[in-house]
This record gives sequence, structure tokens and C-alpha cells, in this order.
Amino acid sequence: MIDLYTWTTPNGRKASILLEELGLPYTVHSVDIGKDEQFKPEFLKVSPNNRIPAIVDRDTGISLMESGALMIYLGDKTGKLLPKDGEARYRVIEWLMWQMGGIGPMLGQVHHFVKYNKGKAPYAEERYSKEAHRLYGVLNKRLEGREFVADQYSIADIAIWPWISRFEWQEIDMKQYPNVKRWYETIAARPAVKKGYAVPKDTGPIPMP
Ligand SMILES: N[C@@H](CCC(=O)N[C@@H](CS)C(=O)NCC(=O)O)C(=O)O
Repeated sequence: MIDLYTWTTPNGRKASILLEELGLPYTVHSVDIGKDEQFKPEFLKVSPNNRIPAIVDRDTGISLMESGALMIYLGDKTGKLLPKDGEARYRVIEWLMWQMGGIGPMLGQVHHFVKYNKGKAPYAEERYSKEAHRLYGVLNKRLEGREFVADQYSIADIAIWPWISRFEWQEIDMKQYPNVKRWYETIAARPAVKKGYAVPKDTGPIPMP
């Protein structure tokens, strides 16, 4: 049994979608970051950086913060969605790290400046929007002639997808990125993705381009 600490954000959805895909039993603990619940002492014991998602694996006693780390852990625990060794494993980790270092932090800045604080910092809006387009372009190129970022559906796709689901917030026209659009729609149709998207609560249907 896994305890999942999460909220209705792209990083949170990475963990719930993965748990649904793996078919692992889990208990959801909502951490409403809008109400500063991430600073509660009991949550900080699991996630000292006061950020969701985090997990505790009651089978092993291991607790983990950082979505990339817990995705690798769960992939290894189950032997699914992360190849055991060889180039295939490193390819998945490569694109997972690309999400962790690029897509997440940069699109997060687009949400901050373009969606929530429009007009306050034109330079930041321009800088991060440009970076968002660059990253969408990289993803579009990677998906040319490839169904998924590392060929087989993997934790890398699951890490990237919830960020792309905010394409409207990012003012991205998916028609400009046809391979991303096709990949996004394929993943959005998966039953586990639909279930995991609605954790810890239903915020409405998955946005479709
Ligand atoms: N690198 C972290 C980022 C996690 C993160 O930024 N979580 C946000 C929600 S998407 C959060 O908990 N924010 C609360 C805060 O900043 O206090 C991960 O991938 O897990």
C-alpha cells in the first residue's frame, strides 16, 4: 500500500496517473497548497521541501519527495514503465530529466507570469513563452515518427503529459505541434490517465485541443 500526498497540479498528477497505470493500491492524502497545507509538520516529515507530490511505501517504509525520484522508485518496484537496464532505461531517464529540468520549471514560470500575473512583467512573459515554444518544438521533433518519447510508453511520457495538459494556460496552439497533439490525445484517452487526472478531486474534463 502506498500513501500518496498530492494536489490538483501537473506534478501531483504525474504520481496519481503512474499509480493508476501500475495498478498499485494507494491512499490519497490531499495537500491543498492554496491553503498552505504543504507547511504542516506532518507533511514536512515526508516532503522536507514542502512540495507535492510525495509518497510513503508502507511495504518498505521508504518515503520520497520529488516526482522524478518517486516515479523511478515505483517503476523499479513494479518492473513496469521503466526498463530494467540498458539503453532503453537511460533513454527513459533522459526524457524524465528533461521534464524535471525543463518542462516543469519553465512551464511553471509561464503559468506564473502569463496566466496569473499577466501584464506585470512583460520581459518574463516573453522570455518564458519563448522557452515554452522552444520546449514544445523539441518535443514535437522527438515525437516525429515515434509513438512515445522513449519509443515504449513510460514514466517519461507520464511526467511530461500533465504539463502539456495546461496548453491553454500557456497560450499554446497545438496545431503548431502536430506530433505533440497526436501524442497528447493518445495518452489522454487512456483509462488510467483519466482516473489519475481526477486525483485528489475532479476539476473537470481533461482539456482537449
Ligand atoms: N521538483 C518538484 C516540484 C514539485 C512542485 O513544484 N510542487 C508544487 C505544486 S506543482 C508545490 O507543491 N508547491 C507548493 C509550494 O511551492 O509551496 C517535483 O517534481 O516533485
